[in-house]
Amino acid sequence: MKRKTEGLYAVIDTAYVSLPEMEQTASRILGSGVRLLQLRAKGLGSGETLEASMILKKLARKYGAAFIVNDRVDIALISGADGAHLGQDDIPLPEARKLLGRDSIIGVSTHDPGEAASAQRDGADYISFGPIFPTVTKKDARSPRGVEYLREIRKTVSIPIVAIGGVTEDNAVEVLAAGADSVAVVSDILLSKDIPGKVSSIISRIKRARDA
Ligand code: TZP
Ligand code: MG
Repeated sequence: MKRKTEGLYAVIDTAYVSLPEMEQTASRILGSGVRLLQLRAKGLGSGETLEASMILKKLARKYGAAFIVNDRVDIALISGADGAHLGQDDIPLPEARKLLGRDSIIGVSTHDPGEAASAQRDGADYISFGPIFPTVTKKDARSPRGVEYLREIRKTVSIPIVAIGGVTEDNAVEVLAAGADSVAVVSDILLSKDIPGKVSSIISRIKRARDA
């Protein structure tokens, strides 16, 4: 990826965080060391998504983090985000690249080796792969892929892999050991009663494993 991520890619999902809570929650996450943050705003109108995006972009700048908008290339562009994350049914990567430019970070959701290889061929900066484990966050998630499948995907692409879906403080290290470069974590952080403590524990567990 174009910036260092500490292995943790935090996703602020508006299913868990309301607009008025956004700034405080994001400050807690970024203040605890996250350097890659995504806004996932399923079901929010364009105006509110832009509002959330502007809040997060400003905070990400303050903390030196990269900020990515899920699904919405237009909102990424308008808010001056660092990039966008595209699903298989979103604007195709070549078109998104034309709009966002060479230096933006563009990630693509993938679920099998074919999608992973296509994303790499089209110039994705990273792929996400998942869901690795069952997830409570994505209602239409496919069946869990598991860490063995992640190992197979690792063999098919050389660009960074972000593993997503059911990743928690307790399994993040196992997922990274299977070949992911980063782990995307949503509910384990956002449903925690102590967000700074949770983020710090995930980051320190990852660091400990990498230093071992
Ligand atoms: N894509 C695949 S699983 C998922 C997305 C967006 C949700 C991940 O959320 P959680 O709470 O970390 O399982
Ligand atoms: Mg999407």
